[in-house]
Amino acid sequence: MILRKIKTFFKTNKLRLLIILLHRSFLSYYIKKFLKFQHAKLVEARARLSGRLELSPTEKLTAENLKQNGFVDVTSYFSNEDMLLLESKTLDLDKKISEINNVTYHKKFWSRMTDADSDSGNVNNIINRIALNHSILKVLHHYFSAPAFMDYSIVTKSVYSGEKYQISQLWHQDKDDNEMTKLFIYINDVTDLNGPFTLLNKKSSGKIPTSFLRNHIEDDFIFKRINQSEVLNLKGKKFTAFLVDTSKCFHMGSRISTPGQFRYMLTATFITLPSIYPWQVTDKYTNVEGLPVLEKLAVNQLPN
Ligand SMILES: O=C(O)CCC(=O)C(=O)O
Ligand SMILES: [Fe+2]
Repeated sequence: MILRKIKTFFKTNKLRLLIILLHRSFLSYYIKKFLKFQHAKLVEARARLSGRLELSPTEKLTAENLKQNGFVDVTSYFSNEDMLLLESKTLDLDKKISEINNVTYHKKFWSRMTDADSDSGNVNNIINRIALNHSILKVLHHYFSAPAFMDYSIVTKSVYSGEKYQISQLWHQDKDDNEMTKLFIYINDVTDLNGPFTLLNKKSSGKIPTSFLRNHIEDDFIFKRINQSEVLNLKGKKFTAFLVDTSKCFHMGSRISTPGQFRYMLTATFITLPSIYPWQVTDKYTNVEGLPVLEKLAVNQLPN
């Protein structure tokens, strides 16, 4: 019995590993195409439900900028009222986590504050409500030529760790899906001191060779191929918001070199369905009934 369980574990995890590796290669693009074909009914039903969307001139410009550069500023799409609610939620979460877990909380350079939020799957939670911004969903619909699905939305705190830069502090492209875009919102002022999100636009990113095995890249490798002037350092006041296709643009961030400095940020990841990973969960949100259709499609694979 136990032996069988172990065998199954290795079998499924080997398959998982194989799928992850395949998606690091050029095959990823073709696998996504195949999956869309295989799940044509789902793709068509989602397209039919969203219908043809009329974008405002500003939304159209935002979508075009995203297409051309791989990133775009979207600060103006969010109300100050919502941003203040987000800030207050963030401060509450930080206080809560510090109280529960005083020792380990600030050990890593990065922590998901929303893990401490029992209400994180509720679409009425301010973090989800902000991430499901109607105009942003329209822009993403235009960009993907399909309705967006929100993989997750989280608030993170980045702090000084005193360690060598690692994981997302090093240059990389995201592999959440090969059709994806992330929404980022700063929840405190971000300067050179507290680890601004830093990226290469789509064109500059094209100069960096991708490798099957190496995912995170040292600065030296990047600066042998591109000029320092091509690096976009997204500093900004709190509530600065931007969309980035992080699967196409090389990026890194959270490099905080001064103790005591920190950065709060909302990250929402949007993909198209079907996901490139068969284990993707698509029914983790609650209270989806009352939502408008585009929002519903962002939190529910196929709403009734
Ligand atoms: O912490 C950062 O600024 C980088 C985050 C990142 O790589 C990501 O969200 O994909
Ligand atoms: Fe990333």
